[in-house]
This record gives sequence, C-alpha cells and structure tokens, in this order.
Amino acid sequence: RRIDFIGVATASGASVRGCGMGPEALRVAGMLEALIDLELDVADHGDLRNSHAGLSTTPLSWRTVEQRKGDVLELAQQVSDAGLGILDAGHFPVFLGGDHSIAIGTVSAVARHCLPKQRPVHVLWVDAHADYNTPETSPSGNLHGMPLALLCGEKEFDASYRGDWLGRIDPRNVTVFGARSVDREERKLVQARGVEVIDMRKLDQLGIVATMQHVIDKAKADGAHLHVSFDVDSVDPSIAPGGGTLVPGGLSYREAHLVMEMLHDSGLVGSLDVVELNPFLDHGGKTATLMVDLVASLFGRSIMGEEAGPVEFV
Ligand code: DIR
Ligand code: MN
Ligand code: MN
Ligand code: MN
Repeated sequence: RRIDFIGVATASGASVRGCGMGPEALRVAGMLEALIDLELDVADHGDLRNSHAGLSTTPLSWRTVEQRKGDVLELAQQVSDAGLGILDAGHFPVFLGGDHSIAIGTVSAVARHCLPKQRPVHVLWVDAHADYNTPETSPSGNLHGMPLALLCGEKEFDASYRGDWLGRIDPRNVTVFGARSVDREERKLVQARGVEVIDMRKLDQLGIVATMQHVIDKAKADGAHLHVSFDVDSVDPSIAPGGGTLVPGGLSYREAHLVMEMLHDSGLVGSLDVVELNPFLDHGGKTATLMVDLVASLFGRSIMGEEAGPVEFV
C-alpha cells in the first residue's frame, strides 16, 4: 500500500506564525527517506497553501481574524478534495501540517471516503489540547483550537463554515489522548458529547498499554477506519520544543513511541496528520527529527526489526 505525503503549509489557524514551514522541515528531517528505508512505497504530492494571489500590501502577520478564517476554510476544501482522491485511489495519506486547523480538511476527506461504504471513522487525537472549542467558547478565536467541534457538527458554526467538502464524524468515536490543557467551556462540551478524553492524569495512572489497547479494541469492534491526528505538542516540551502552544507534562519519548508501535501492530490506521510543528522554534530540528522517528514507528520500524504482527498483552 503506497503512502502518499501531502503538505499543508499554513499557520492561519494559529496565533503564532511559523508552522507554515512545517512540511518542508519534516521533509528535511528525512520523513520520506525513513519510510523508504523500511522498504515502503512512498509518494510526495508537494504542498497545498493559500494563494494570497495578486498584489498584497499587507503582510500575512496583519491578516485579520476574518481573513485567516477565509484562509483556513479555503484550504480545508482543497485538503478534503485532495485527501479524498488519495484515499479513493487506495493509498494511505499522511498530511504534514501546518497548524491543526488542517484537520478540518483531513478528517473530512476520511469521512467522505468512508461514507459510501458505511464504514465508521474513529479519530485518535493525540494532543495537549482537546481542540473542541466553538466560536462561542473559544478564548483565543484561533481555529486550530476548534477543528473537532466543527467536524462533530457543533451548531455554533454557522453556514459560512460548511460546504459539500465538509465531512462529519461522531464525537463518541473520538478519543483525545494526552490532554492537559482544556478550556472551561470546552470541557463541558466534550463531556456532553461523549468524546473520550484520556488525559495525562489517566495516562500516569493506567499507562500507555492499557489505554491504547482500549482505543484499539473500540475501533476494531466497530470495524472502523482509524485516523490518527498527531499534534507535536502532545509530547513533552523538553523533547519537542518546536510548537507554538507548549504545555508541560506531556508524553515521554518512549510513551510516544509505544503509542505508534501499538498503532502499527493494530493494523487499523488508515490515515495520519502530523501537525503544529513550528520549525522557527525547533532548536535545529529536534521536534522534526522526533516526528520522523515516531512516524517510522507507526509504519513498522521496531527496535529488533522483528516481523509485523499483533503483540499479545497478558
Ligand atoms: C486553546 C489552545 N484551547 C484555544 N489550543 C491549542 O485557543 O482554543 N490547540 N493550542 O492546539
Ligand atoms: Mn479505503
Ligand atoms: Mn491540536
Ligand atoms: Mn495542541
């Protein structure tokens, strides 16, 4: 099965600029080479970006909230269409962000791909944040804090956020994993909708193996396509400094790898986002390099190089 990379070079959903450079930094860190080294078949579709065509007299940093919303939705439509094409061709899309608002498009692509087959979509959202704000609850107004709420059909998003290109997922099929910063109103919404939140406290107590096995069992029981949306800020800032909204107390190096290794062994993952990498803050590519190794683990790199196959957990 071919793995198709597609970059989405944008920071319009974020408050801090720089993650528009994310796709290129991940390539420079050796993302494609790492998978070629595993003898996998890979392809690169290059980057999608907002055109900002014509003569502009205002720098991007001065773009208004309204303009940034336009950027995000224009790109979401492009990502949704491109992602759908990759999935319908039978390939495995890996979306390189870009801020997390790109997941509006990536998850839409997956939902549209699975709809005719009536295949449920499960989403594993690995993130320090829940990204379930609405325009009403958001303290920041930044769209990278809202993608899940829009995808789950929250009513506070008016018609200007929607189109044929927008997919729909069931909040009860979403697991937020690694959270440690959830806004007050956002917390209420997440609980009311039945999103499963495996926060850092739960992870400290139960560990990766039990919690991930639970996520995998749920998806398997449902015969689901599992989409993984990996925000680099899920990992502890001490080893992943390249993000604009860092929160202490994140996943350790081995915890993050074990998540990916268990996902690989499950055989259920059908699409992946790597988002929020800000190369400008990344201490010479520390986080980009970590992400390359984590993605390699998801695609079967293992310490002893043993053959793929489910591991028995007793
Ligand atoms: C915050 C931060 N919850 C917001 N969200 C971030 O702006 O809605 N998500 N940084 O990745
Ligand atoms: Mn498919
Ligand atoms: Mn996020
Ligand atoms: Mn985050």
